[in-house]
Amino acid sequence: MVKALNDYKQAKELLLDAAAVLSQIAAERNDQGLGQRIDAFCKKVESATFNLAVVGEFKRGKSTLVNALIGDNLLPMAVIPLTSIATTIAYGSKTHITVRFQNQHSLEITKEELPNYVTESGNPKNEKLVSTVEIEHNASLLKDGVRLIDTPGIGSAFQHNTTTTYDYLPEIDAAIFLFSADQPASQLELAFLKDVHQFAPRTFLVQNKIDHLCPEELEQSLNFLKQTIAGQIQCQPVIYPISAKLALNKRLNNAVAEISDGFDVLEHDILIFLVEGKAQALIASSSARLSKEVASTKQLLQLEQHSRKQPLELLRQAITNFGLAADKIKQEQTDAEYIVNGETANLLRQIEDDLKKFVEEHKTGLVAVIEDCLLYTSDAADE
Ligand SMILES: Nc1nc2c(ncn2[C@@H]2O[C@H](COP(=O)(O)OP(=O)(O)OP(=O)(O)O)[C@@H](O)[C@H]2O)c(=O)[nH]1
Ligand SMILES: [Mg+2]
Repeated sequence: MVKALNDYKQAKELLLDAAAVLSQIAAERNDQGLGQRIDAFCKKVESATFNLAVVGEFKRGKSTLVNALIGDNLLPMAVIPLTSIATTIAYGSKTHITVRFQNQHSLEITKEELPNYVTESGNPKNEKLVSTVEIEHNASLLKDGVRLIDTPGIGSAFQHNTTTTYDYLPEIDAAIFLFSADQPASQLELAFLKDVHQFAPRTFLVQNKIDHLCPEELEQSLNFLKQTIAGQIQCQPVIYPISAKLALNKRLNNAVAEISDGFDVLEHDILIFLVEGKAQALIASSSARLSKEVASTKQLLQLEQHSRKQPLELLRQAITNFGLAADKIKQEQTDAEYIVNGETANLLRQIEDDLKKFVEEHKTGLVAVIEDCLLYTSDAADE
């Protein structure tokens, strides 16, 4: 036990040291987004807050299951796509609900007002610009820093609900993934399961709404789900068949809890996990989250380094091109000179030939004219 505690402390310190390096990079590069994410990460690791998220396709019964786990009809449930905002429930001596808006403002509301902020009908397309809704509630499951999170269902006609949940994935430490017994798992659900599994290595797989099926149908459906999931997450999956609706009714009516149905088994295993495996899971999910930040920061730095190198290389290329162009011009000049010189020589030769021809043709006449001139000159001298 002491060794486990020391290992946990050591792992926590290593994570915080690595986060400090990223924080320094964020400050040097003036990257506020990264800085804020790392600050939030450090606070979460230091406080050992554990986010257990309930996720799945729309209308699988997520909000009903959260209500059953906390034993209260707190979150709105409906037959139409409903939850549109991630709602976190942490331990508090009495129920206390705070709506946090994207502009940093917050508002205290009552349980009755909750649907006006967290549902698609009360807050369509999140027109009220809610960031999160935080609830404090007196439920023993939430003790020791556990936060239960109800997320919007993925895959409904409301794409923004899918986006909200995907944006929330980096925050989760463990997950409860809901399938529905009356519908075989869809491609989208299986792909989502893989994504969730990356962030939350400990994922409880739940087959809800079993009250819709008779025992034979349930067995068929359960076997089929096991086979389908095994092909996705490379392990022999443990699936909890439950009816969240019946479990909630049982809780609200104060029926005695006994490990007789799937829900009680699920709750029991979650509690054991929170006592025995929470610290390890927290380190695993925190490491996964930090590794992703390290990988994206590294990629960004490499990209920057590459683009800084780029102008230098471009300059080098331009100098080479300039040299090549200058050589070409020189060559053209030499060629031109050569041609001009050749042409001039041809021309001189032509003139010489023409002169020679002229002299040959007019030689006799010319000699006579010269002799006449000489004669005339000597006569003039005698006189
Ligand atoms: N029969 C039966 N109905 C259930 C069960 N669990 C939930 N439901 C019903 O299924 C409907 C959807 O339940 P919700 O809890 O709102 O489902 P959700 O997954 O939170 O839905 P979104 O927030 O829209 O994604 C409601 O009408 C519930 O009463 C169950 O185990 N059995
Ligand atoms: Mg819901």
